[in-house]
Amino acid sequence: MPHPVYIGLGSNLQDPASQIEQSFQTLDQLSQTRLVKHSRLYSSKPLGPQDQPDFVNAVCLIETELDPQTLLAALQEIEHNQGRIKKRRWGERNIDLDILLYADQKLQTQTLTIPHPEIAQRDFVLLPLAEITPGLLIPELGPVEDLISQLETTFVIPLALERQS
Ligand code: PH2
Ligand code: MG
Ligand code: MG
Repeated sequence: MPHPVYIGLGSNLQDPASQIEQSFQTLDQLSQTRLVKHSRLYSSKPLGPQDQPDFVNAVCLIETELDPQTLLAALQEIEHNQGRIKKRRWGERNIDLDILLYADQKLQTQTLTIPHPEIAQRDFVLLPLAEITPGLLIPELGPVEDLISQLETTFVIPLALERQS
């Protein structure tokens, strides 16, 4: 049985929008996996070091029969193939693919924590999640909209709108 899994995507180097679009396609082509839907692309202010370009962020919903660790390895391979070089913590990158939610599972290992531990603080994850699945329940934390309303401010706007301004 396939499991619904939400993936967070982020990029702020080398044509971020196309990096994200490319990852959507690659995820759809992954074995035992299909892309169900994805959010719009959003522009967001960097969390972490401020001397780096703004990010483009999005989320997608996939259905996969891969278990969490196998999926993590597959995401890291996609990052690697798109030329990811990790420069510094919270720093710039070509592409970052994070498992946000894996069905309603909770998991904590050396390499993987699900739900993603910082989900509640990240506007650039919560806004696109609410776009594709209104009312989405985050295990232990509640509806995505409640988490959004607890953020003091957000620095996330849909990319197309930003380009118009
Ligand atoms: N990812 C980071 C560090 N900072 N900031 C934004 N706005 N979006 C990201 O995806 C992001 C970040 C490291 O994964
Ligand atoms: Mg990340
Ligand atoms: Mg990551």
